Amino acid sequence: MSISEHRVWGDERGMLVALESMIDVPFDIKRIFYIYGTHPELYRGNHSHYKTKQYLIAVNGTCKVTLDDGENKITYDLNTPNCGLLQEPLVWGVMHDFSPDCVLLVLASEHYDDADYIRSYSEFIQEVGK
Ligand code: T46
Repeated sequence: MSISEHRVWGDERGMLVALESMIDVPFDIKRIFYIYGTHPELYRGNHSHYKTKQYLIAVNGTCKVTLDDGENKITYDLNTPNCGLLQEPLVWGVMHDFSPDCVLLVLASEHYDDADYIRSYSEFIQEVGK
């Protein structure tokens, strides 16, 4: 669990960050989604996945992401569009403290499947212990 910094191609026209599957992001990207219009007092996520890997980037604004592998809980600041945070399977994730202008982009290794979600923290702890 750590934040990776990516190269920014900047010139007088502005900034560009390019991410490639299996090069900058350590999985094949099958799905993207993004979250915006959030509120600082609300959280998103609060679940884990059996199989899905996610790569989270605050492409605008800021938020915090707390990742918990069942033993260690670390809160990361996503505050620049050239940094991404990998969330591995069987890691509980909570996204919170969104700035009103935050756009959180998520790259995912799997297509959407509700059955891939673990939504109960006690079930998550059981799964991690297996
Ligand atoms: C995560 C955080 C950051 C879809 O139809 N397809 C999708 O790919 C996703 C992600 C969601 N949905 C539907 C399912 C729900 O009816 O969108 C609705 C809201 O999804 P959810 O309640 O899961 O939203 P969050 O913000 O709690 O969680 C989502 C991701 O599910 C999760 O993996 O890490 O964003």
